[in-house]
Amino acid sequence: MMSPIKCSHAVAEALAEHRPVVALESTIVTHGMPWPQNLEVARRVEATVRDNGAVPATIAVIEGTLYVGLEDVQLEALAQSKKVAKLSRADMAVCMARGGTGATTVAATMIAAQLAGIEVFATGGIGGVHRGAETTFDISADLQELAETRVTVVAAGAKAILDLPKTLERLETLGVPVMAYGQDQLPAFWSREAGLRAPLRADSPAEIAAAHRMRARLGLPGGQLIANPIPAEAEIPRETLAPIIAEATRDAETHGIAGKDLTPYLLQRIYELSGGRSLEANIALVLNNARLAAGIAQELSALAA
Ligand code: PSU
Ligand code: MN
Repeated sequence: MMSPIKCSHAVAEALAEHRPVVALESTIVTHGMPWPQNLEVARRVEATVRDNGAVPATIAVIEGTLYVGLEDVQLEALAQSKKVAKLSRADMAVCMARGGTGATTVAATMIAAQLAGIEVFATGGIGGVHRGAETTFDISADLQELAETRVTVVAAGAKAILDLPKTLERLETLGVPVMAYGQDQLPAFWSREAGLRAPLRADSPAEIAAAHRMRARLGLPGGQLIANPIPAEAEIPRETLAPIIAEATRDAETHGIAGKDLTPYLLQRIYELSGGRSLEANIALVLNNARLAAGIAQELSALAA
């Protein structure tokens, strides 16, 4: 059977030589940030991975093919397009079978990374349990994916628009290790602290790589969530954000926004209500995550498989 993925030359070569590779998602580009900053950020994230000794593999579905490692022209076309689907585990195969084009969420990117043999992935924030999930049942497929797919995901915690205590509970039930990096507190995306203790803590890329491999030796499926706090100079304090998130959440309710549209809507609304500040913080934290992920990828490639 032919492999459904197509690795770029740089990614294929690095994987064949067991050199460090970091997977990157594309939904953050198409649905998470406005044009033209999205393209600029996508390029800077790739450059940061390279500067830190790893090969970036941005993942997306383009005309039915699941690309692992995009050429710059492909990245630019995606960033500019307004009618790209947002693909998760449920719809990626359908989109590919139809020859469609779509950006991959954390869940879909993890599936592609595992298929390609990439063990670590950098993003901004993962999806999680939405506020009001007790009535809406809105829980991101990213959580289930972390339980099933063996990829270590570096994020700045779960987005503060979510119900963070419920998200942690769900991850615990699913058996997903959640490690705060370099601190005891769980980070909350735009802020360094969520006001919650993280279940686990890691202080070096080597520790994270060793734990990743130990899970495999135990025969455990699933990945790890590394919650890397945003750099102090870029953070927005929790108190500043709380009323903005509350207003954005109310607006979403008023306009009946639900399902796949909710996360992109909230991010855009918070961008407007914060006068662009949320985007600056988002950029800083993604770059920070790319650096850490490259360090983990180096440690993984130094360890025997
Ligand atoms: N983090 C961001 N911007 C984003 C996302 C995360 O800073 O756009 C995307 C990721 O692709 C994540 C998705 O997997 O939002 C979660 O969407 P949902 O809540 O619909 O599962
Ligand atoms: Mn959802």
